[in-house]
Amino acid sequence: MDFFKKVALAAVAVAVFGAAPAMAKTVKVSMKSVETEWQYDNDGNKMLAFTFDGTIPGPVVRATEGDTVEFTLTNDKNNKMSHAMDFHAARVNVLNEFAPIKPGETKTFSFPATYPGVFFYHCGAMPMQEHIGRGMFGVIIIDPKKDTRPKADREYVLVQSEIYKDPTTLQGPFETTVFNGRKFRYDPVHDPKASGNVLIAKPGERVRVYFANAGPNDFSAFHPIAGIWDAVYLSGNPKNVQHGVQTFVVGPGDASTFDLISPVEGGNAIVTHTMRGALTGGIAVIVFKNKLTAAEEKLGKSGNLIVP
Ligand SMILES: [Cu+2]
Repeated sequence: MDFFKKVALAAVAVAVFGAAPAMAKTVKVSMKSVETEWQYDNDGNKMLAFTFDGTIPGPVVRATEGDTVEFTLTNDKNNKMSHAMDFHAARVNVLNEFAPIKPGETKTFSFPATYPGVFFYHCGAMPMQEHIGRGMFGVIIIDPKKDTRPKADREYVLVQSEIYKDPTTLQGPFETTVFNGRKFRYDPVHDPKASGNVLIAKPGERVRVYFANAGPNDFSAFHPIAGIWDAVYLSGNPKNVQHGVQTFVVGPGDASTFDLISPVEGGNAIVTHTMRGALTGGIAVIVFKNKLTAAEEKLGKSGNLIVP
């Protein structure tokens, strides 16, 4: 075959089959377990928190279907507790990869990212209710190798959890439900002391919310007040799609992906529609407006998935 025929055939192949998918790679992720004080409301109240890298939620891990995730956990020698990592995106041996390590120890394990989606991760060391109740969790996003979904204009991560007066036992009524570790963190409407930081998008933009429910105990009834989920992807897998959904239940230890499009300027209040959960702190405001400041323009883009 002459050269020009080969080029023409290659061009046809690309047109028919699309560009070649990205090569599988190894994604190296390192985290430290950090036992620290964490301010869980806008009034300055603090709790002893167990965290990955000092924040609630921990860092967003991101890889593509087919990649290998190589994860290293370091348990600081000054910590009091053993800690572990349980990735819901992994299929491994619970007694090996997910086993806890003592203060001063480091451990590395790998797993192939076989299913696309959004998955919860958490410390699985005992007592597990305490490690999750004190904030040791986050999300891992496995992007599909070939994404059949409409492209998102902005992406945000929200993780719901309950904070108990006594996280060691979870006994008695809990104090507050929080999104991303702080009561009414993104809701200056219900808490004038909130920083004023909210989720931001333009009308018509497709906003993709990666939502996990850390629990430890309560189910989330995830709902955008004054909006409708355009699409819900169960576990974030493009194959598990539902459209025009008002409220979607996300149990403890689960995560799903939610697409939201507002046709108008204004706002929605993203809540767990359990009233105890919403009105004790589980509300995040998203503001839709056409004119964004330079800082707002960057929110939900290029890796800025967690609003400060
Ligand atoms: Cu832990």
